Parts: sequence; C-alpha cells; structure tokens
Amino acid sequence: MFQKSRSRSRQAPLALCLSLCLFGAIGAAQAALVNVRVSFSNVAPANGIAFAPLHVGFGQGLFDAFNVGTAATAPIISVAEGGTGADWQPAFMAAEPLATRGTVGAGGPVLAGVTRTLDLVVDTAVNRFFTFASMLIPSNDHFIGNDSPTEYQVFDAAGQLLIAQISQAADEIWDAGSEATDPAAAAFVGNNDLRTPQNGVVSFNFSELGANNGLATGAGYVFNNNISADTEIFRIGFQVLNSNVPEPASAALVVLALGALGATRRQARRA
Ligand SMILES: [Ca+2]
Ligand SMILES: [Ca+2]
Repeated sequence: MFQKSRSRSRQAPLALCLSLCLFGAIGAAQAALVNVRVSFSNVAPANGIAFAPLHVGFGQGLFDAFNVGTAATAPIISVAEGGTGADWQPAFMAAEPLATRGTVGAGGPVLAGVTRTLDLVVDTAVNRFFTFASMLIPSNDHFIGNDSPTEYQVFDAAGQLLIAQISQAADEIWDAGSEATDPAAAAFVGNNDLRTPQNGVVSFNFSELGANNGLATGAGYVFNNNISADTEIFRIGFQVLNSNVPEPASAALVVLALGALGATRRQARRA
C-alpha cells in the first residue's frame, strides 16, 4: 500500500510536466496564423491589357525571381513567356520550403474590370513578405512582379496587417528581355508556341505592348492598350478574414495536452 502510494505521487508531477510542456509546444506552433484573402483586380482600361493568373507567395523574403538589368532565368521566364509559372512555383518552394504559395485567378485570363481572389492561411511568425508575378497578355514576355523579395512586408510578427493594397501603374511593367516583341508570336493574339530570342535583360517597358493594338484577342475583343506611364493597371488587396487559425498539428496537441492534464487531476484525486 505504501509502495503504490509513493508510485502515484511520482506520476502526478510527471503528467503535469507533460501537459505544461505540450501547452508550451502549442504556443510555439500556433504562432500567428492569419486567414488572408488576396484579391487581384485588373483596373486597366477596357479592351486593354489582361493578365495571366497571378502567382503569389508569402515567405521570408528569400525567393528572388529576377533582377533588373540581368538576363531572366527559368523561373521568371515561365511566368513572362508562358504565364504558367511552371518553374516559378517550384523555385519558390525550393528557396523557401515553409512559404505559403498559390495562384489567384487560376481559371483563366483576368480581363479588364475583373477581380479574382484566393484565401490563404499564413503563419506570419515566419512568412511576412509577399511576392507575386503574372504575365501581361497580349505580350511576348512582359510581366508584373517585385524585383526585391523584401519590398512588400504585409504582416508583422504578431500577424497585424501592414499593407492593405499594392497598386502599380504601366511604368512598372517589366520586359523579361528573353523574347523579342512579335505580335505573330504573342500570347492571346498570336501563336504563343513561337518565339524569337531577345537575348536581353529585364527592364521596365510598357510601350511595346502597343504593337498588338488592333488585333483580336483570345477573349474576343479587339486589343487597344490605351495606357500611358501613369495609368494604373492592377491592384492586389489583402483582407484579414480571421486570425489565430488552429493548425491540424496544434489541434492534435491540444487533445494530447488536455488528456495529460485530465490524467494529472485524476491521479491527484486518487492520491
Ligand atoms: Ca531581384
Ligand atoms: Ca521582350
């Protein structure tokens, strides 16, 4: 009887320690999870430029897809020439395995006047910086995106929203410098499988888009870019839907911790 009683008295502190340790782990795992709605709005003039789906990611600011004045590499070429981001997304994942990534408007072209959205759960204790890229259509290799991966810090470490909207004008459109401008080989108005190498570097350039004026697009309208340097062309918005979203792993830890705490109380009552 004496032996059993001593045994219980040792188990109770152990179980209490286990439950406290598990609650500590939950605090670390929950961090600052935020459910954020990313909206992508094409605000360019009607019958003007459209966008391929917008590739996005929240990360630590380590994935740098391109540099102005430098030859474009596969990740940004896969956005700028084809719109698919087939190399952009894997390159982002390789650079930042913990990043939250996605595609806004995956269903098709984002035409003038259209807004598409995507909801993501972001751990803002880790992933506070936003990176994006999309092809302009019609074009051969024109795109939008952020050169610096730390240009847009959308959240602070506690999950507070620091930037509600990104807005850019035509003079912030990039030419990847990888494919020469040729309407016959341009996506949305020509045969996108054709290409003539440009062998250039990434630079700001929106004036070449006018080469496609008067051509019928894949969406049925006749293209007229109708933009000048300060014409706003798109907005990316961030709306916090709710914060502190439980992770599946954290939910499992809660069950474990509550179970351990219950065992502690039962043992305390028996003792
Ligand atoms: Ca860069
Ligand atoms: Ca080009």
